[in-house]
Amino acid sequence: MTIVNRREFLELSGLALGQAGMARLPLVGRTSLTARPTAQVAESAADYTLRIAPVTVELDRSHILSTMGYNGTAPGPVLRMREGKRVTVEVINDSDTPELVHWHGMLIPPEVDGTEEEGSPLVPAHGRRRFELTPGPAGSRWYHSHAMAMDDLHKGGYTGQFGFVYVEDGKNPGQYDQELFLALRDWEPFFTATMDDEDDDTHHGPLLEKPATLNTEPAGLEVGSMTYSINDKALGAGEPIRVREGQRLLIHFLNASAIENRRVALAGHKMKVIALDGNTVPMPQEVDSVFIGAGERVDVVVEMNNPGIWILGSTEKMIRESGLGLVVEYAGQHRQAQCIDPPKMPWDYTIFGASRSDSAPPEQTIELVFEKIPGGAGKFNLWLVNGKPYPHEREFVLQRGVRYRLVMRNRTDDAHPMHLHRHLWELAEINGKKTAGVMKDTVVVPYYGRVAVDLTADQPGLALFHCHIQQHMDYGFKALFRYA
Ligand SMILES: [Cu+2]
Repeated sequence: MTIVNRREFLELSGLALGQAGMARLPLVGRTSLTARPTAQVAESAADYTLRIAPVTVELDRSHILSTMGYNGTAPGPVLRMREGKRVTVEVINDSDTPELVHWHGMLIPPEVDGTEEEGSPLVPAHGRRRFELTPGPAGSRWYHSHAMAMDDLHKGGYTGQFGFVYVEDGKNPGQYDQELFLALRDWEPFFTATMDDEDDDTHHGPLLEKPATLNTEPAGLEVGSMTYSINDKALGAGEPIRVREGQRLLIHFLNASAIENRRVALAGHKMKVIALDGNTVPMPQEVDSVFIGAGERVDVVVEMNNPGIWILGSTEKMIRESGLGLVVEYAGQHRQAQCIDPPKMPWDYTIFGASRSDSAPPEQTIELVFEKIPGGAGKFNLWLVNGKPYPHEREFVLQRGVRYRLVMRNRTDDAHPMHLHRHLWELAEINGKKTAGVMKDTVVVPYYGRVAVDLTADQPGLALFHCHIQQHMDYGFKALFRYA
């Protein structure tokens, strides 16, 4: 933990904008929440400063790990920004490797997007760089390292370099008693030949893209973990979330894992999904659990109407007991924390959608076929988009103003959380089921499944499209969209 003086503290913490309606922020953002803009801050100070440096994360008393993080914590501070209000962000890199800070879900130019493939400048090792960006759209966004890791499990998305950015539009009615930012994470990743993940949860409907003949070569190594947390604490190690009957909780979930999709539930309670990837959905729905692909966000409102002591966490017992959970405690309750596994239901984005889109129908279609070339024992798999790994030359050229349909055909046996930088897309079809009005920047394409999304090409410049599983991205699973 870095010791900072008051002046540095103000710089590090940024301007705490728009905090109305913020009842509580456990665990994260401890440095970001109390500072107010003051006249003492020199004119040259950036609005926000992110310092990349080694951090210590105490998951519980017996499990303390070191990684790279922002401003002395992992997750980094919750940054609150005002939609459309230009800000400066100073990134100070006290690490030994060049870094990139990506603003996931923001509609900003490639120069500040923090993506090497798009030409964003690197923040040199032991150097600094200042960025200017106009935050938007409003909602739950996040920032994280976009450095390649390849076979180094101490780099990029495997580190503690991640945090929430909440972009305010000033319209939030604040109809909740507590607001929580909860990032799901795994730590101490390792290579493994057997991946036991929750991909099956995504599957519903026919296996539309299952090839007639499967490649039966032995698969290569994937990345796994046995150590989990919500924010920086393992289940049971942090302070419980203390509630009273009748309260409403607004929970912003983020899956900040670089390796797996996740499903979480709050025992004894339903959660009403109000936004996906920070964007309000046409049809909010109550669900027993939420499935969150790597990189995705889900915002839920929970009515505290079932007094007791409950566990909010992974629906997989092994993962929950290895740390991915926290305790929710009603006032005056003293019994053992309880966990009730919710019914196993496939996750279905379309239940939050509308029956018809407000947007014009797509004029052109871009087909994206995903394949895996098994790496064999002790090696890594290679991932192909339209028959080849990154880079692609001029396959994906967008005409400004044109509305496109992207058809993603997943001919692999894993679910992939696919993300397009600097754009929002509207879900159009999930495994043959039509939907509309759900705006996202990431979508999980089920194994052997098919997802279609529509987007208007209105963000000129290079835009990276990739799987949000770090290893898949690093080994070919990405493509660059460019404008004509
Ligand atoms: Cu993937």
